[in-house]
Amino acid sequence: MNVTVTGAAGQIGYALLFRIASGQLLGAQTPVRLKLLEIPQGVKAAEGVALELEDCAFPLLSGIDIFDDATAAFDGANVALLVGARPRTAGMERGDLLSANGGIFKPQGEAINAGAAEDIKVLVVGNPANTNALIAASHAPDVPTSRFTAMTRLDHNRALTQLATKAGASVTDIQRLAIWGNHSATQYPDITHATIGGRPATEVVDDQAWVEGEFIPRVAKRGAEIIAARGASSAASAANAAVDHVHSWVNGTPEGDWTSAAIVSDGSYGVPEGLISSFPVTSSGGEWHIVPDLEIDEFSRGRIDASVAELGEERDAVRSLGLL
Ligand code: NAX
Repeated sequence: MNVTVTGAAGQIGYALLFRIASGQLLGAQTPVRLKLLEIPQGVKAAEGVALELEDCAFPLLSGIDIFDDATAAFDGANVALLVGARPRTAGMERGDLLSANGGIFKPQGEAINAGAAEDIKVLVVGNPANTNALIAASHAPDVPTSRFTAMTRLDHNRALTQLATKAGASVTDIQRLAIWGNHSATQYPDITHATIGGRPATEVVDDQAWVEGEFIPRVAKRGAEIIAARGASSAASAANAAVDHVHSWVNGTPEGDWTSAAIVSDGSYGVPEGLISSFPVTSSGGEWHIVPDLEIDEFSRGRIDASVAELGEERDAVRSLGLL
């Protein structure tokens, strides 16, 4: 399997590539060829990472190629992890950020369209992840939009641990947690359908003040908490979530449970068709499915609508920049 990773010399790349090469992404029976994409200034550092990958003598790693050209990097890709993005720097307006990322994700979408394998699965990690995925998908007209996803699995995993800690339970006791909307501070981590040891989470943790005042903001702003503590943004946990996302996509989700991923909306739950929004999702046969027919209470409705409105604004902004 060819796995293309962009931003390969960055900090998430450094945590991610070794896990892919060790077989944790696609399983212990699947040899992997890594195709690393960097900007020209990043190629030397990517070469350094490749030297270290060689020094691990991973039995499943069948080769590493390094590119600064998207068309070559995505040629034959079965899985594409789009990590490299333009970060927001001081004085940058949102339009500038969207425009700079459009300059990255438009050509990458075109390159995926031109040469990726038939079964291509794309995960966008680089922020703003949902809208970057939308841009890439819109420039890959021959690839089903369902193959373009954005990562909210890190938010999901963060929520699992916060809820487990509050309940004095293990993360393995929790099922049916969901992240809705945008991978941003407006996201909605939803425990209303979750169970802890088979009991409704809202019964086990009967504390709406905690949900609104601590749980939701802590999950949504966990990235800032990591930066304040570590002096750098989440890297190993983001890489771990990317591995989890692709693993679920390829191998399916367990019976009776679901996970969270940003996938293209079919109009479910009032999310406008075509937006790439996080939903509770199951996976089977290599396809994601939005969990149907959940009852959405009034509080959840407001939170979902607010985050989806932000996604709509981002889409309108990139559309007006001519990026869709
Ligand atoms: P780094 O700045 O360490 O690395 C980014 C790398 O991407 C750099 O080596 C850079 O040269 C490369 N790059 C830039 N433009 C590129 C292009 N056009 N083609 C190929 N490579 C390119 O950032 P890192 O900490 O690794 O984070 C990467 C992205 O992940 C950021 O956009 C970040 O905001 C986002 N995150 C997303 C998360 C999520 O849950 N969806 C969580 C973690 C992370 O914050």
